[in-house]
Amino acid sequence: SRVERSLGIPPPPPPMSSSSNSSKQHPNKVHGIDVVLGAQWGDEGKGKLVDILSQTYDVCARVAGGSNAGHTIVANGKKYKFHLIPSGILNEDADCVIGNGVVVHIPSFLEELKSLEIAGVKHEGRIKLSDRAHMVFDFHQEVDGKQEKSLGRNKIGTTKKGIGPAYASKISRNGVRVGDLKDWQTFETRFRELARYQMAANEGLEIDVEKELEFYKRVAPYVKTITCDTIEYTNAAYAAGKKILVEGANATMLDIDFGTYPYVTSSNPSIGSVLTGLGVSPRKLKGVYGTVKAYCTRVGEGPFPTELVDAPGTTGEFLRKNGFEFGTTTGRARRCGWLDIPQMKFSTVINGFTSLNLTKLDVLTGLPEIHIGVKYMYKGKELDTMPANLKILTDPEFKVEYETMPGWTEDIMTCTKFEELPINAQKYVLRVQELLGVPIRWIGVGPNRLDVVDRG
Ligand code: 2SA
Ligand code: GDP
Ligand code: MG
Repeated sequence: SRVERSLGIPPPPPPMSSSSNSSKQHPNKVHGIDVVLGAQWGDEGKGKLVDILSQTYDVCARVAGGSNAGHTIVANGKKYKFHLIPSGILNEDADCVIGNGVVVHIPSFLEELKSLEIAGVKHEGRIKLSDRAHMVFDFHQEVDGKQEKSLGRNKIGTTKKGIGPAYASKISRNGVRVGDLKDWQTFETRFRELARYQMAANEGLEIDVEKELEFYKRVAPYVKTITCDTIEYTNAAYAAGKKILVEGANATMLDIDFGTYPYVTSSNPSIGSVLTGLGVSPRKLKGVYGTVKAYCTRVGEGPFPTELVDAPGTTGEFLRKNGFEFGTTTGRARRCGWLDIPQMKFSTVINGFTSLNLTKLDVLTGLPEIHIGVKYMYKGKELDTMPANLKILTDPEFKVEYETMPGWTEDIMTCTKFEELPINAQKYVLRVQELLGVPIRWIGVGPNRLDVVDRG
């Protein structure tokens, strides 16, 4: 508007588009940051899409979570597992940003860098670690384990990577940030203070402060070389017309605000953290790509409405075995179930997906029938939203209504076009698209980089 212009506010960008335009190839096309998010309870296959897309991006960024995340990529016959480093690292022309919203356990981070080097991936000069990112210390991980233990039967089922306690330190305002390492005096003072506080708050916790300080003193010179103001870096890259991709970690149903609290992680893995965890304005966002498995999994505790039992010979066990559903970080077996449309609608409302990446369709091959959870019913009435009260989701009077679709037996791994999929697989994808009202652009047909049908 004229008022906005007179205040010096730039006009809003053109409407969001789900097309995959590349500024490298089409410098005049709409410019915006694209985001890949987990739409369910995590492990939907975000890493694989980020790896595929990042081949045409200049910058790939993580904005939330920490080394709890696990992204597996199979490329050129090799398997890579990333926890803190954005999956875009496999495109050697791209820079990788670890934004201010991420919590960083430096020892794990350095280990991950080392394993990249062993795998022959060059990262020198490519990683930009935010000076505002908070640090996860070994004692945060120890406290995570202790808290889980003390919860007993009510445990969250965390990855014990110290995520909750580290975000707690951040919110309590006595956390230590990566940028503090730039000034040893500041780091040492803040570290000592935090360690003292943690030992007082957690009975039996002993921290060898001098040993820890010695470690950080040793690694500080290197960490400083990759630390920068990522807000400035990212916005300058954007202004220079660089293509930026955000790799979501964890997922909407694990969001501290929107997930099945308290069975959630301690960050906001949904769309909000792209703004708060990277420092970019909403006007700069373009594509929001929701990643959703053709079925559903969850690792850790908490309600899971469409969960299947996983006894031998059951469909639950079939999905776990066929989908190789084991945690990328902890190796824990993932719980499996049917696709949950009410959950996905909730996730779509929150994130505003412009298109979807439906993964692991190949895992359903061989099932005579496929079910889709289409309605939540409570006391005989349909629930029109995801209840905040978890007791509802586990109440005997809570039921999921299913639609049943015929399966297929043909191997779909070699399909590269939608029309090549068996007709029942096509029908399944189109029905999911219809139920969600969001275009399904990518369809995963196998774990490899090339195993994808792009309907773009
Ligand atoms: P935390 O460790 O405090 O974030 O745990 C809190 C809850 O969040 C869940 N969570 C996850 N769910 C799925 N995948 C995750 N990453 C790994 C993977 C998990 C693994 O890629 O497989 O290896 O086990 C992840 N990270 C956290 C967690 O299970 C708790 O329910
Ligand atoms: P993320 O956390 O969302 O990145 O997902 P994870 O990497 O933790 O888990 C997804 C797993 O599924 C990984 O082992 C991937 O290699 C694998 N995967 C991704 N897409 C597909 C697919 O379309 N088919 C099959 N069979 N596996 C896939
Ligand atoms: Mg994962």
